Amino acid sequence: MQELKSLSDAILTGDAKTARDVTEKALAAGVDPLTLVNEYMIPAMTEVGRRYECNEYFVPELLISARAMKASLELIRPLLVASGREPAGRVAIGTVKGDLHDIGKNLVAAMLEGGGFEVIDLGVNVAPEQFVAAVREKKAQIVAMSALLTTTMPSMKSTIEALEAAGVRRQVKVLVGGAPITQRFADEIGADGYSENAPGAVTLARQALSLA
Ligand code: B1M
Repeated sequence: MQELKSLSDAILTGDAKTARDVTEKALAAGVDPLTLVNEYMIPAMTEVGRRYECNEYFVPELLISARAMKASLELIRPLLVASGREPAGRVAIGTVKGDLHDIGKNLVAAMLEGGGFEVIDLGVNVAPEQFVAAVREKKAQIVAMSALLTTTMPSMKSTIEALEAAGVRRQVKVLVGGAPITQRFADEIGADGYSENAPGAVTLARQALSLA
């Protein structure tokens, strides 16, 4: 496991090449991709966040750590995504307006695909109208929103209000997540579900469509 620790270290120091190499070797050796994500990569990003809070790291360090995390996730993503199955349902996912964090959202999207859902990834900085359009035009049955900033959390509420105003709120389930989100906040804004992690989002999506 010492070798896998070098994956955490590579993310911490923003060494994308080492992150990719270690991931490649670990996968070839049969290490479970979710073990890499949950035990090495997410804790490393949490530590990056802690260092940023303590003024040990600044935005450039956040960026290069995120780049290293993405380099590793590029290899892991195809292993999480299933193929050739009838879709369990259609999910429109995005990081809400004003928010550019997409690592967690991408992980949730990949796991939803792995769970058999068709995923419409709206990207980052997604305005309420874009979620509404995905429901109207792409017939999404679930809207999944991610927010990492406390300042963008209200955009989740605005999106639910926009779905109501457009008359489509009853035809979709709204699921929310992201580091600052809580079950209490989800209840307050009238979301249908909250999950604190990516596997939980898949369970939630299945429950929302009564597939669980
Ligand atoms: Co930013 N950033 N950042 N950042 N960043 C945080 C979020 C912060 C907590 C750091 C800190 O202070 N400790 C802080 C927010 C503080 C606050 O709001 N109170 C912060 C800040 C302040 C900022 C800027 C304002 C900094 C600046 O410019 N001064 C700026 C804002 C830009 C913007 O969005 N408008 C900014 C920018 C960035 C980068 C671009 C440099 C980079 C993002 C790169 C990218 O995503 N492409 C970045 C990063 C990397 C972070 C931290 C360090 C790591 C985030 C991450 O990727 N975590 C973060 C600190 C932290 O979170 N510890 C921080 C790993 C990821 C797998 O976890 O996204 O939580 P997460 O996803 C999880 C769960 O939350 C859940 O499942 C995922 C997997 O388990 N989940 C869902 C997520 N979405 C879900 C949706 C669902 C369900 C579950 O739907 C149903």
